[in-house]
Amino acid sequence: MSDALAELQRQLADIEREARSTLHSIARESELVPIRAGVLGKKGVLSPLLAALGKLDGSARPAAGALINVTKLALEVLFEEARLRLVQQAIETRVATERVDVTLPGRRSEIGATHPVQQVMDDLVDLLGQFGFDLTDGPEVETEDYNFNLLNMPASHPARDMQDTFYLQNGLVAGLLMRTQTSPVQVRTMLSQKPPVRIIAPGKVFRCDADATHSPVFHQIEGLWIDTDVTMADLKGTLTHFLRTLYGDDRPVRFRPSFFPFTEPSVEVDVWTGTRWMEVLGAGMVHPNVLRNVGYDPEEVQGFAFGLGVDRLAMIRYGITDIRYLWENDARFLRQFVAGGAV
Ligand code: FA5
Repeated sequence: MSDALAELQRQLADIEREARSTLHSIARESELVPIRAGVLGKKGVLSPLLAALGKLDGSARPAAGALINVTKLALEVLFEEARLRLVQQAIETRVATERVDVTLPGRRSEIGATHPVQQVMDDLVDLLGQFGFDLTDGPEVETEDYNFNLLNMPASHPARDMQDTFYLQNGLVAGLLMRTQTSPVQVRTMLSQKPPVRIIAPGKVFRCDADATHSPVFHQIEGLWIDTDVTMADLKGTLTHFLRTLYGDDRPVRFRPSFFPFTEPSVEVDVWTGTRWMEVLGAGMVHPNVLRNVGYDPEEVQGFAFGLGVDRLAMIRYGITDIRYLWENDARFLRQFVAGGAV
């Protein structure tokens, strides 16, 4: 081999060694481009060697050209191997750092909680369901017929004064109002089905009322049980058992004689809050006139009805002294009733 060829071989070996060690030291694919240009590009270290071919003896030229080409190919392979290694490393790094830990608890926004009155309502509906009452409901906008007349409360009846409410103007139906009680659901249910009937109907009711124990919008649960042999003893037994289940056997509860046009006899029930008696429900034996109004025969069937004041029951459960706290929507007040502690 001529000296010139030996020198060329040494230079090529240097270039390859240099490239190999540079490629080992880099960490990112993007760094490859300038390095590759510096070796294999037009202005790279191989170019002057190719240019020098012309100055060689004609006999040495093919061998020198072959040496350069072999080295060029070897370098191209080296660069490609390096590129693949760096791409693979990048993928592995991403997989390691961006891994999703499926055991982490999910992220969620604060979505609030059930209002204390709704919590009590849900619990009462559950409990009464266990007593065998079926769940039903009725509209909040009612007609005077369902809310009053068919409940034995004609327009002139003085008991209407206690249930003054919000009346609605509507060109089509006269006498529309926001229902003052859930009792119209009694009428709707009895008109649509034959006895026996055993239902509860929770919902909002509306009255022109506002003080510490009266809210203009409040909640009742109506109960109605009609059959051939339901008596006042069933009424008292059912409601006593219900209130004892809610508040325990020690809580003083009293039944007072009362008056509702749609029940006879009628009672009101108070629960002792620790400082005073709080009236929580009205009840009574369904009046024969109401049974007749819905097409039932009072000689054949009878039963009892009750209307629970849900907001009042919530006040007793949570020791709330003023009903208005429940509806002021002050989050500091409401947070206290979030199940499992404040959020
Ligand atoms: C009635 O509304 C009757 N419909 C209940 C009834 C049903 C009697 C079936 C007989 C048979 P009263 O107006 O008393 O009755 O209301 C029932 C309960 O609702 C009361 O005992 C009280 O706990 C609650 N309540 C009444 N007015 C308000 C008010 N403005 N704010 C909060 N709770 C009230």
